[in-house]
Amino acid sequence: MAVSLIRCWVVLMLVFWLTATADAQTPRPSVQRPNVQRPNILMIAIDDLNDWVEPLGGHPDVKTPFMQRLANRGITFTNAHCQAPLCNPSRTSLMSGRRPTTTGVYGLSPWIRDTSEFKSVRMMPQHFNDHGYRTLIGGKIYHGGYGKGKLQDEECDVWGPPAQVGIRPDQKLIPPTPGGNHNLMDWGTFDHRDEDKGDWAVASWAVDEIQKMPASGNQPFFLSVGFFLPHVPCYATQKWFDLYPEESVTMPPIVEGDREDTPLASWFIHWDLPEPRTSWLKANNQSKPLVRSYLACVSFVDSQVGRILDALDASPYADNTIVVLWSDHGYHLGEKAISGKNSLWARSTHVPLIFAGPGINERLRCEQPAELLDIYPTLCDLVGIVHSPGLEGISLRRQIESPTTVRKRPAICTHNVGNHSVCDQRWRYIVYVDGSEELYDRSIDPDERDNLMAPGSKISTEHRKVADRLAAWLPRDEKPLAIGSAARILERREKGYFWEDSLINPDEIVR
Ligand SMILES: [Ca+2]
Ligand SMILES: [Ca+2]
Repeated sequence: MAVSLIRCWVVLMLVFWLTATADAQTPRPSVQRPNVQRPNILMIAIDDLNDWVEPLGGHPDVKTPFMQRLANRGITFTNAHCQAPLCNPSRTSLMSGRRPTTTGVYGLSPWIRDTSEFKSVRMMPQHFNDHGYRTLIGGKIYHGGYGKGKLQDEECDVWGPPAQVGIRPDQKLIPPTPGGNHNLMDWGTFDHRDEDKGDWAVASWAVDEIQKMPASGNQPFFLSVGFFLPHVPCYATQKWFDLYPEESVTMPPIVEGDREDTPLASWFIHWDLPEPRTSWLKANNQSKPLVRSYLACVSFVDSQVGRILDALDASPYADNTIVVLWSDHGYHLGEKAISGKNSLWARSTHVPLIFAGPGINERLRCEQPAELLDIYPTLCDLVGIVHSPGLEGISLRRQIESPTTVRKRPAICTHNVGNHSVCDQRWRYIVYVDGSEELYDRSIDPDERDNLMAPGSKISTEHRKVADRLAAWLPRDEKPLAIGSAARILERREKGYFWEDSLINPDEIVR
C-alpha cells in the first residue's frame, strides 16, 4: 500500500515538473517542435476575385501571367467554390475550417471570437503555430480589422500592414450610385502610381518578410498575404487599363430577362446593396467602365502576386514552400441583373484555388468539386501535421496526388440561414429558405441561364432526382444567426422576409 502511494506521488510530481518546465520554456504548452524541417507555407488571398484569371479562363481577354505561372507549377482546382458569397463568412469558414451553418457567422458581423461557442477555436495560423510554425499575416486575411487589437498576438506572431485602398481621387469617378452612394462604390483611373496603392504596400511587406526571414533554427513559416483588389473601388493606373482597350474589350455574357426563371427569394438574398444593378450600369453607361476597371485591377493584383512569387523564387525557401492562392468569392459584372456578390450562382461561388510546391506535380488540373473549407485540412496533410479537431473540410491531398480521384461530396455555398447552392461536376442545385429551387445543367449551360426548376414549370422526374441527390448533402441543424449578426443579413420571420431588420415588400424589387 505504502509503496504504491509513493509510486503515485512520484508520478504526480514528475507530471507536475514536466508541465511546469514546459510552461517555463514555451508560451503555449501544446507547441510541438518538428523533428524534421516541414515545408513553409505562402498563402495568397485575393478579395472578390471571380474566375476571370488565366488558369480558369473565365474571361477571354484577361491577363494574369503570374497566376498562370503559379498554375503551371502546380495544380488548379477548376471547380472550387466558396462557402459563403461574402467576405466575413467566407473567410471565417476558410480560416476556422467550419461552415457558416456551424458557426452562425453569415454576415459581415460578428467576428468569430465574439461568439461564445467559437471564441477559442484554433484558426489556421494558430494551429500551425501550435505545430512549430512562425506565423505572419499581412493585408486582408480576415475581414475588416478582425483579429487585430488587444489579443492579436494570440492570432499570429507577426502582423503586417492592414488592407487599404491607398491613394484615392479627390472625388468619385462615377455618378452617385443607388444604395447611399457608398464611398467604396467607384471605379476608373486617375493620375497615380502603382506604388501609391494599398496592395503595393502589402506586397512590399511580404517581399521584405521573405527576404529577412530568420534563417536560424529549423522553424518553418506560414506567411499569409491578402490583397484587397479587385474589390471596389476598382482603381488602377492607366497602364493596366491599356491592356483592355475600350473598343475591343469583351463584355461578359449578359442575357436580357435571365432572372425571369429565378424565384422571388433569389432577389431577397441581395435585397438592398451598395453594388448597383445592371439596369443602373446601363442607364449610366457604366457597364464597360466597370468591366475594364475590374480587369485592370485583376491584372494589377496579378503583378503584385508576381512580386511575392519572384521574391520567394530568389530566396532560400524557393524549393521548400507550398504556395496556395485563393479568392474569398466571385463577382458579378452585370450577369443576372446585378453587380457584386451575394448570390448563389457560379458568378458568386466559383473561385480560383491553386496549390504549388514540393511534392506537387506541375500543370495539373482537377475538375472535382472543391471547397475553400478544404484548404485547412489540405495544408495540414501537405506538411504532415495532424488536423485540428472539428474541421469540416475534406483534404484535397488525394486529388493533388491524382486529380481524377473522385470526390463524392459536392461544393456547398450558403448565404444567410436556409439558402444554399450545391454544385458537383455537372449540376448546380439551389434551394432558398422558402423551399423554392433552381437547377442548372452546367454541362450544356455553363452560364446557368436555364433554370430547370423554374417557378410554375413542370419538373421532370430526372431533374427531381438530381435535385434530391444534391439536397441530401445539405448541412442539417443549421445554426441560427450568431448574436451580433449584422450587415447583409436576411431573415425569414413569421411576417415575411426581413432585410437587415426591415420587412421586405416583394413588389419593390429593383430589377
Ligand atoms: Ca470579399
Ligand atoms: Ca434564366
